[in-house]
Amino acid sequence: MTDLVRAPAPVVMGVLNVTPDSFSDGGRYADVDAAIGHGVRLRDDGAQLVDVGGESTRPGADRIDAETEAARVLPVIRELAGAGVAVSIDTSRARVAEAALAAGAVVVNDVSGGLADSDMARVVRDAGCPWVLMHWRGHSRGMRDLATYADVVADVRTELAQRVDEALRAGVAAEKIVLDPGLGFAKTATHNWQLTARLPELLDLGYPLLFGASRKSYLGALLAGPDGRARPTGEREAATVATSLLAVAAGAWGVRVHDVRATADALAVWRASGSPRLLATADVGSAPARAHGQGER
Ligand code: PMM
Repeated sequence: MTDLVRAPAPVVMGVLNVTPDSFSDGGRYADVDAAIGHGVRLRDDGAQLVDVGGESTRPGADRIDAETEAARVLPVIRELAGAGVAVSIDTSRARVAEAALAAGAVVVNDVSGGLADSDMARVVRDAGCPWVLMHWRGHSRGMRDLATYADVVADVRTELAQRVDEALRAGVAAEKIVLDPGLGFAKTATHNWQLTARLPELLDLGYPLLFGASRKSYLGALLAGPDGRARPTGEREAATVATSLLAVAAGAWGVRVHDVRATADALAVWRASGSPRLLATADVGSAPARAHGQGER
């Protein structure tokens, strides 16, 4: 999977929430067969990774226990991996990540960036798998109160750099690390737009960057009707495609989306157009080693 981290083309990660209550697709894939069918469809639509999550992280959500989370994701991961689908496990619990890797997952997508479970770095280091470290300030229940920044881009950059330092100190290889600004996690709509506009400042950290805007509420707010009501989640696809494309054009390594086909089509157009990235992914992927060699971090 090191190849995936250094992939020359943008990586599309398809979202597969095996939860009864996620904000966009909650309940649709809670049944194991439905989840497996959808995971295979995401791969066939062009997802290089299918991101399986068993705990909703929508703002205000209560936590579930590790057993419930594992029971939701493991049968799905086992089947998908058996069908040749590359799976990432979306969890902030080391135990769940470890079991998911044993079941065939190949990437850990940790929305807490290693903060929620101090054992996660060991699990990832021992597995030698890629680790997505997302910017995070606290669990869903209280995260709205944590959306205070002097300068959201500078603060997210500093906090992500701290997560990287800690991961490296724990023995995780630099070339396994992918960063994510964590749109919507302790962020207002304004924060999300600022992070989008100033993505190169985060790319400057020297790690591949994953961008997860898909169907999030700030897109619904942007597209609110004359009555002021947010556009429903299922009708935010064009906005998702547009913002994902902007991120990739700015140099993002990958995008995490619900409707893989729409985004994959848009990226095919972008590639065919020959539009350059501000930063080539290959350069982004190889930067950590260089930066470390020069003692920059
Ligand atoms: N967003 C959600 C869940 N997991 N993982 C990463 N790396 N980045 C994200 O932005 C992200 C995530 C919440 O969205 P969902 O409920 O649609 O899964």
